[in-house]
Amino acid sequence: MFSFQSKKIYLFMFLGIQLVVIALFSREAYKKSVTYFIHILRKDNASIPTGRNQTSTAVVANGGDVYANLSRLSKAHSQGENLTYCPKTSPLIVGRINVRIHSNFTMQEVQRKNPLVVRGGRYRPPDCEARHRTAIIIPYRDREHHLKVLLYFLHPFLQRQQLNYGFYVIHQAGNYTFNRAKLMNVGFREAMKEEDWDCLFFHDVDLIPEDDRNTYMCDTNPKHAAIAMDKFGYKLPYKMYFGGVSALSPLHYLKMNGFPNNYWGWGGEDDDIGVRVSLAGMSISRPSLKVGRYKMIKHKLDKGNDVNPKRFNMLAKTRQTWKQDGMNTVEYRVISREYHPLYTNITVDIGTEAGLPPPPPPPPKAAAMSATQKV
Ligand code: UDH
Ligand code: NGS
Repeated sequence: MFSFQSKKIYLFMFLGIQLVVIALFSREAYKKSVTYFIHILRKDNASIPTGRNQTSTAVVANGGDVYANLSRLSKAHSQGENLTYCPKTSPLIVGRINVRIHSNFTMQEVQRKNPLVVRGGRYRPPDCEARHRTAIIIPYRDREHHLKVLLYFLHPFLQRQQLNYGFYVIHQAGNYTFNRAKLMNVGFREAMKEEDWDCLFFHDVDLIPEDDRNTYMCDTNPKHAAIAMDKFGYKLPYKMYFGGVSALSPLHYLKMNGFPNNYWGWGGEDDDIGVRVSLAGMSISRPSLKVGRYKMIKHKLDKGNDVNPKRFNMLAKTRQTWKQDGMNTVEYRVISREYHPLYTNITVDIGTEAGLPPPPPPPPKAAAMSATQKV
């Protein structure tokens, strides 16, 4: 029927049509990706409302400087008595933040960059009434450099979220073995004495959040915020991991009797806390892996925080111990409370595994006074 020649022509025609179809499709896909890209650029530079008849330009594109759009806030502020509530979602939130850890700046520079932060590391949005009050509790000893870097990033990060917030550094006095969880219990009690916080963020000093959609507000269940750390390849290392940064409301905290007081040294206390959450009838909530990202400031295990050899035995008994060990049994002595410009420092004697030593005798003059008062 068809000659060899005409078969060849049909074959070429068929291949030609195929090529045209492929070209058309790939052009469409190309066009789509260009439009998408333009859309992203436009979105990042669009004018967005700030909640009170003002507009502000989100100048921070994805991967931007954490301070980029805050200078506008300080200039545009209008202090007043009858502020309306801030919008449910802050217009200052932009997403991914570029966290490049360096330390060639001073604490005074961090202070200058955060002019609206007041004594003790407190902040409230100048132009609207915050919907959330969050205390940041940091267990601490001898990590000056880490604290400076954390404050540099976390202050503007929280201002973007339009929170009413305060920083509490809970400093373990002396050089006895470190006890992270007990310091958190101290932080909870001392922070709640000062203000009716509705959420507490228990925050390692060396973890820097990388996305401001990771909101520092509480959920209906205890939240594990640091779920994607760079050192774990931005993944959860194991299902029950509850370390680094977690957020609990006062009600959550008391329901699980706070944190354990008996984990001296490195490891296990965060797992115990995770177990307490479920023993108290709650579950762990988590942001997405995309949002709960953190960079850890690299360091080695500290002096005075050796790996705790008892941690596995203790963990096996959490079910029996959680009601007898926690907020209801925490003992400590506050040595000092200092209101620094960027944080409140509470130095505390939490004793040792043997308990809290008796209080030091009063100075001789005060002792004589109290003796005469008794007579
Ligand atoms: N912390 C201090 N000072 C210390 C010890 C701990 O401030 O001396 C605080 C600080 O907030 C720190 C947190 O407690 O972020 C947790 O302690 P960590 O950073 O030592 O624990 P992490 O698990 O790192 O993050 C341990 C590093 C290597 C452990 C290897 C064990 N196999
Ligand atoms: C677990 C520890 C946790 C610790 C986690 C991550 O093994 O306390 O590793 O550690 N639990 C026990 O030891 C029982 S890290 O890689 O950050 O050093 O948080």
